[in-house]
Amino acid sequence: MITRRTLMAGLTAATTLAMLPRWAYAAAPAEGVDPALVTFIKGLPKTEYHVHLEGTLEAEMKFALAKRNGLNLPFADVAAMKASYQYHDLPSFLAIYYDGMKVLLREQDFYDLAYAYLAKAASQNVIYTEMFFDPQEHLKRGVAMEAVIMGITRARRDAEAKLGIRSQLILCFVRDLTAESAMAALDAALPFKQHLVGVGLDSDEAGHPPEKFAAHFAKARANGLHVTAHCDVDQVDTLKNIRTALVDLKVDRIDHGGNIVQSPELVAIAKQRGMYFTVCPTFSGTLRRGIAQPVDVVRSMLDAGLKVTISSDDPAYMASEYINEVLLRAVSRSKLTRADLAGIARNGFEAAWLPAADKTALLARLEAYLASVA
Ligand code: ES4
Ligand code: ZN
Repeated sequence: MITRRTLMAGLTAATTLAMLPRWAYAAAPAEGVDPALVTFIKGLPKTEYHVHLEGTLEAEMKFALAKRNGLNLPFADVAAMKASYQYHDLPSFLAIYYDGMKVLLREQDFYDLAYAYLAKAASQNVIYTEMFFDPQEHLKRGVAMEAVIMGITRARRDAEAKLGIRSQLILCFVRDLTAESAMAALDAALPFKQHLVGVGLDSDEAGHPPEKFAAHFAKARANGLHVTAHCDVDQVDTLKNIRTALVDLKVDRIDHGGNIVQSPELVAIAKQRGMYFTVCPTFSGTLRRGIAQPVDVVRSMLDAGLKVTISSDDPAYMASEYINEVLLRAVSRSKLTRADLAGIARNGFEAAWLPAADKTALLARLEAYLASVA
């Protein structure tokens, strides 16, 4: 039998501890955190910019959607499904993630998925979020782009009206599919561009550098969309890819990007450009590749003076830990102070892809909260 103890003992220094499922964690998120800081985090008005909607598909909803769509799942129950969420790197994670999203077929499925995430986020005082989705995977199954985008859009409207959470949508290119497939997805999405705020780049980076998407980014920009890109940690050629994204493609934001701290030159360029980073410590919290001492990403990026925001990435596959739990763990592992947390929250509102007046209004809600608890 594999227990937590034997699993931990079997891990070598080179493996990625940050990717373990919840049952492998030693402690609950708030354990050891000053109760006053727990209260502060829960009440803090927050943003979230690095959350894959398909990565918020909880096992319970997977079963419900499979039933509604007449699909059989190869798991006896929710517990068995969750127990199968075992991965040790990006490709092994992605295999589970792509398999899981096959239950999403109809407009209502996308509505239910997005509304559930927005309700959860709103319950944790996220007041504004920009969410990723991976349409190429859905198009492959014969789902229409309209069903995907309009299901999510209807959920966004309802969540704003009923729960007060504001949101926008970022279309991600699945980088390990062909450039043609990504362009076809962009073309299919452009008739709905008023429902999108940007495009991004996700999935397996190995062999799929950002320049593969130069034409896609240019077309997206010409259509008024912002551009972001995943630079997952410890990827082959990570500094080269960060440089391409930052300098050549001039992306507006970088998702993860933790290895940048290994290049003072790139750090200086990012600071000069005022770049924001969407860091997900659950998945990409530690640098390990080719170094003797692991490096804590959030701490080292903050110490380097970079503009860090924090997000939950794929919470349904990461022990169902949403933003409050992620921040609580970040407090312990990255030694975050109340001032660090306030700065991270402020970065979140400043990074919003919103008109200046809207940003100012959201920031005012944060400042009012900070003044009220000072
Ligand atoms: C992802 Cl964390 C991460 N990295 C790359 N692609 C992804 N898709 C969903 N989560
Ligand atoms: Zn991601």
